Amino acid sequence: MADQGNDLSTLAEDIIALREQKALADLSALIERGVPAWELMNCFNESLGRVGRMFQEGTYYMTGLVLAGEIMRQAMGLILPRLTTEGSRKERSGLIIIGTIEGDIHELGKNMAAWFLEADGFEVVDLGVDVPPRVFLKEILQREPDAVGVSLLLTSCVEPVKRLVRLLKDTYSDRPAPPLFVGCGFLGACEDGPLSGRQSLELEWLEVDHVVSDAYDTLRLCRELVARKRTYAV
Ligand code: B12
Repeated sequence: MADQGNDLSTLAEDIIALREQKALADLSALIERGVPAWELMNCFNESLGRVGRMFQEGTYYMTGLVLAGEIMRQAMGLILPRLTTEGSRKERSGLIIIGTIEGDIHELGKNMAAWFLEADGFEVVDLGVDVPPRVFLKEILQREPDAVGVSLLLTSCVEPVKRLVRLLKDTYSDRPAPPLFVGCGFLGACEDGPLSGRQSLELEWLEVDHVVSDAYDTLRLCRELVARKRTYAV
């Protein structure tokens, strides 16, 4: 019989209550029991979303966000080794540049996306957080990636993303630019996001090629973009 104290809803409760040690112990027990990494990731994503809303409502202060981020960071260290065994591929799948846009220092979603891609054989160049559009452009021109993924969690940072889009349009006026996608914490992934569930509008609003909602979505998209590029190259 499943251990009541170690199921996913208990884990979610502990994350939301910011019980760091208990949450990590629950997670280890679930990993031991063979619960798939994607279920664990979903549980963390949903629970962190809940913490975020509690911050918005004033139930939690900044320290709540900091602690939730720290729990997530440690949890990823426990889950990551499982990702590399669950779905690893040996051959290089493609080159992806990622980074968090200027003004934004959220890094957990970006790191998770990077780990998923690397576990699948992609080479990932991670530019870090608070990355200005001109730095993205410089790296894109130098490395010629198959795609570029930008992390955007703050509504206030939409403008630098749009600046990056314009820079790419101007620079690649005579040839196709590498596809640009945004991993956006506050749109599709978030039920109270301004445009939730309306992907075409999201794309129109941000002016990017694709929006991804989570790390699996990222992997699916990158595989598809690389396959499409190879088909056209033949
Ligand atoms: C933890 C956290 C923090 C931590 C971040 C720690 C860290 N090292 O990253 C700290 C404490 C630093 C922080 C700071 C702030 N935060 Co904060 N934070 C969060 C929280 C609770 C969780 C974010 C997270 O890591 N989630 C887990 C990851 C795995 O999920 P994810 O980020 O959504 O990523 C997934 C997808 O989006 C996608 N993805 C994401 N990025 C990328 C990138 C690429 C390339 C790809 C392909 C895919 C991809 O795949 C990921 C995996 O599934 C969110 C709440 C929420 N709903 O998300 C608020 C939230 C994002 N924060 C918020 C705010 C307001 C702030 C602050 C402005 C608070 C303040 N008053 O100072 C500052 C901003 C600092 C700055 N300049 O960036 C708001 C943003 C509101 C908005 N729409 O603008 C949120 C939504 C909380 C809320 N509801 O109010 N925060």
